[in-house]
Amino acid sequence: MTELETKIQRIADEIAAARRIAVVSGAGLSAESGVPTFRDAQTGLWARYDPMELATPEAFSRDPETVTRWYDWRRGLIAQCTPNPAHAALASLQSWAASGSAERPRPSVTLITQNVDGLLQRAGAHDVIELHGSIHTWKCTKTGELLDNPPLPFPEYPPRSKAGGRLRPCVVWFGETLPEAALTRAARDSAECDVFISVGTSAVVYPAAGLFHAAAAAGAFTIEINLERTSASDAVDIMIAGRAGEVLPQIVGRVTGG
Ligand code: BV8
Repeated sequence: MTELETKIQRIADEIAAARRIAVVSGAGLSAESGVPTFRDAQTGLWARYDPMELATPEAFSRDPETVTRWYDWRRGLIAQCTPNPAHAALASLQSWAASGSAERPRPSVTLITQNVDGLLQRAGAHDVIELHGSIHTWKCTKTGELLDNPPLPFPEYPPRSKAGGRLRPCVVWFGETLPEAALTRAARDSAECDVFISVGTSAVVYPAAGLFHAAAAAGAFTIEINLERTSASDAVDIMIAGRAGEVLPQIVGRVTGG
């Protein structure tokens, strides 16, 4: 067996023996769907903008037109994308786990994502914990009214609700706290899992990046699947440098026999 095959077999064995699995994903999970990763240089019109600058409440209050045009550009891009084999693999791992029985117990699988694109759900995953919210839901900053999948593109920028209030995307900006229920569940499931998988994230954004540490501290078997090494790579039990769309289907296929 090659080194990669040995790693994949070991991961499949750990998953098959686990009671609880937690998976945290980042922008790299959606890269093969054509969604630019968060830190990739922005393309075209947005090349001169730094996403770290735009994804803040300060940018929204200073220049709501630019921020809402950026998000709507991304929303339009995502609408053209389809889930890739990595999303499909996580969805099928979750449904494999859900078909366990008393005679043939299977682990619980918690899918936690930093992504706002909704592609895991479009691949058939359910109960996904969206730590950083969703680009598909917008909120009136005057009334708090939520709008799911508002017209794309918006008729005007910055977009306004019927009440005349400014609309913002329901994503978590830098400096904003994460949705409490989402973070509590993600932290609990990471601290209680037997197997923790980090996939497609540079592991630099907190508190999401802290979930790995919670899992490792609780003795979970930790795995990282990422195109390049990160600050977590030296601490995980197995690191596979590779594309999520290629590696995850191999692992899940080994587990489910699919
Ligand atoms: C918080 C939604 C409490 C928006 C995002 C100063 C003031 C306030 C807070 C801070 C501060 N300094 C630090 C902080 C904490 C801050 C933080 O962590 N900053 C970092 C940069 C140091 N965190 C916060 O502010 C969080 N809130 O802490 O609240 C608080 C409040 C006030 C004051 C103090 C504390 C909120 C963080 C959430 C920010 N919102 N997204 C949007 O999407 O527009 S984060 C954004 O980054 C995306 O969600 C993205 O997912 C996330 C993480 O990035 P990655 O997913 O890892 O993407 P990235 O491009 O970095 O990496 C992709 C990886 O994939 C790469 O490694 C690549 O190699 C790999 N890859 C590529 N292709 C593939 C692949 N891997 C596999 N296969 C492939 N095909």
